[in-house]
Amino acid sequence: MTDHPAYVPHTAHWGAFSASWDGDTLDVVPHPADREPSPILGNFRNALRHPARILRPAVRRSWLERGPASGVRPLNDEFVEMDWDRILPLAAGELSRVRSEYGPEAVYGGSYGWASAGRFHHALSQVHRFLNVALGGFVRSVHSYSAGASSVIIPRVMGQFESVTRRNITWAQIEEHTEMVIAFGGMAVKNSMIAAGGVTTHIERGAMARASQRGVAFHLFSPLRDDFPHEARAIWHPVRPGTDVAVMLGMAHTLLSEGLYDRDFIERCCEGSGQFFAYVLGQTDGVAKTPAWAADLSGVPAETIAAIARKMVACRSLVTVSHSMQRARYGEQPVWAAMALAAMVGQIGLPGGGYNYSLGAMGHTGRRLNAVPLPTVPQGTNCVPNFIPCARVSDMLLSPGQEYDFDGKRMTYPTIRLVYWAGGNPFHHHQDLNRLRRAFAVPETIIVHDNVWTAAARSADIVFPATMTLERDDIGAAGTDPRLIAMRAVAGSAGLARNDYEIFADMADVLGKRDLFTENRKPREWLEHLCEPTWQALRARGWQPPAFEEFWERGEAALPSEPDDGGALRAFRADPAGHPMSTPSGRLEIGSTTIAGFAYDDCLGHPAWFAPDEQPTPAHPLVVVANQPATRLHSQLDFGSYSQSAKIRDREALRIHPTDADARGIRTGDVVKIFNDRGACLAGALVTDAVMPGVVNLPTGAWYDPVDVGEDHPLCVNGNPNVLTRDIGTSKLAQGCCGQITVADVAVWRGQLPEIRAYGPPPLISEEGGDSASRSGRDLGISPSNGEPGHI
Ligand code: PGD
Repeated sequence: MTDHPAYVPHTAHWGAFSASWDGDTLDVVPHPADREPSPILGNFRNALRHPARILRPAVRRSWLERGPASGVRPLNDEFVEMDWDRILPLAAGELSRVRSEYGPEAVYGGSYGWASAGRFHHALSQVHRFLNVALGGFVRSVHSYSAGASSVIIPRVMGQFESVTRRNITWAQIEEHTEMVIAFGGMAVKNSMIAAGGVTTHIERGAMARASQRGVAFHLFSPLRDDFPHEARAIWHPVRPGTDVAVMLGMAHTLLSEGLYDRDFIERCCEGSGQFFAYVLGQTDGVAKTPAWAADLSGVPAETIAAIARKMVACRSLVTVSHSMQRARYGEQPVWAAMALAAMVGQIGLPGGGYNYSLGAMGHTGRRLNAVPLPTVPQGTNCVPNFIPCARVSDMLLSPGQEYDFDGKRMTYPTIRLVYWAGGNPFHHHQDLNRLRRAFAVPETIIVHDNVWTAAARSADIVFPATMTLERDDIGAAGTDPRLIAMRAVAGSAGLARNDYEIFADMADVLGKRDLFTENRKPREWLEHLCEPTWQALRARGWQPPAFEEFWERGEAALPSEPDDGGALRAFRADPAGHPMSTPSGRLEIGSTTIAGFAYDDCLGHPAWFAPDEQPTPAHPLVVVANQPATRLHSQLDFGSYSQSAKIRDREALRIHPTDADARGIRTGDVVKIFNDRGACLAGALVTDAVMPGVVNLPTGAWYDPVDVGEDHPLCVNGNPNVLTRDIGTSKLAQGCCGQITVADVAVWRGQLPEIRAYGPPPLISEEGGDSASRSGRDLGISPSNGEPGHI
């Protein structure tokens, strides 16, 4: 086919593949078992030697000259490149200073992010292990930007998160048993093609096509028509963003007022239904949650709401709620209200029926759970008790000592002097980026590891160049994928980049902790060591695991799955007393006395309707849906060829309905400005009726690229919607992120078109003061596949 060197196996969060690098081009071939490979694989092709790569360790010049201090960190500041021998003692010395002056509780190592798929070179696991071993701990973060609200509400009212999301309804059950799927937020394959740790076969599109051919009716409640693949032939019910709970309550009202709900299931399996029913009927607040009431709020016709409710009890029906639904203010409510609705239908625990939160929202759901543990890096012990819900990072930095509520606890934000980030891009994932910039001015020192010059790296004082996944040996695996992948290095390291593990090992060395950190193992020995618990579990099940060398040569090993038996919910349904759920009552809590006891004003003791507290206004009449992108994972490889191929006039595409476009004189291909009181960005317009009127869609992940950086509200010229979104918790219960929806207006951009400068380095100088050599062809050069990653 080509004269490329041998193709070696590898994997990414978006799919397994093999690749070959000839020192110039990368050829990528999807895993042979994957019939629907993700096109995102295409982003790797131009990634290895892209100018965005960080090639040498670098230190912000002002930090070097003036020492650690709070202050604004402009993204276009000069950085001084230096060798490892010089930077490691500098960084280790700063960690020692902060630890001895303030203790490890002054270090934020929450370091949220997806990093890359390997189980060993997983940047977050490595940074946490390092901070535990070298400093004795750090302020950590809990939960995720993906599932911030649901990961708190589900264990309180339904059961253990993993068991009710990942061992519940499978695609096989849907194909065989389901007759109707009511999907709030849809099941877009751009989302389900992703699974942290890697996915070797993408099955969702095919399963939906077969189910649809058998007659399954997929109902999509979403402001976006393409939140289902066309194979599902979904019936689209456009719903105003943030109003799905009203629709669910309207359905509940129909079941209640028409006596259609399953009394037996409610009595046998549920707790607290009385207060919820009284609320739905309007007995507690004087507002009956009728379909007509819901129609006024949501825009979904009352007859549709009532008809779907009636149909749900007449056939095998399944309710799903996507992650995106809870990434909004009061995001706990759709997750909880959908459970209450499904409980009234009475099919929870039946094959293909009931409720599966987040089914179709990622490649982790709808499949069989693995029956053996995956290789996992030991984390050591963190002696610092304080933590934050991850999406409260700006609040923490800006308000040290301030108290706040979280999941029934009264917490206090710590005073942070040093921030350590590896494997995430807060200038992608966090909300209200102008506020984040102010928050990032607070610490005395910020250290970042990344393989590319993201805005987070440019906001740091000390920047370590990490290898890209393609440049190192690792093991890929996900909890619901039946293959363990030998991720063999495809290429040598770029410039002076090192693996995160080696950076930490060398820094631990300076701190006198190398042996504790490395346990005297080389990377390859770690891979073998981490596989051992998996091999042991295989043996215990009568499987014969391969010798490590054999696995490595073959490129993969098979893993057994749990049976497709409906898990905890099926067992609970059959015998509620014998197999209780892990909630306080052991039952499904439609009403929760625990949550009611917290006396929060933004999360009551039962699912409830809260009107969005940020509504369109005359100044900002459009609702922005800032969802997951289809052409990359988050901000990863936004400079990649596939991601770039979908840009309009070099910027992220903003989708707008023809009515809203006409009213503003906008045509496809125009550059537009999207703005609200928090910020503004430019994007390329795409006029389409796939978004409902009154809504615009700007996916996340375009690299933050502000011009006029000295201003308080700089314009992001590349289309990052998080300059617009609100930095506020979902509620006092979960404090999850609210990045999914906000309000804004859009206008044609008539000014000069600013150049995109995000995908390159900041100004780099050498220690001697001259322009740095790191952009020279010599340093960009990357050696061909050598099997053994290392630094050149
Ligand atoms: P990524 O772009 O995946 O985003 O936020 P997250 O921070 O995870 O960032 C990963 C970073 O790790 C990249 O910069 C990549 O280069 C780097 N990296 C990759 N491999 C390595 C490595 O080996 N070593 C090191 N040191 N670095 C590496 C994602 C977050 O965004 C998530 S999960 C969700 S669900 C949220 N979604 C939304 C949303 O729906 N709407 C809005 N508005 N905002 C969101 N933000 C959240």
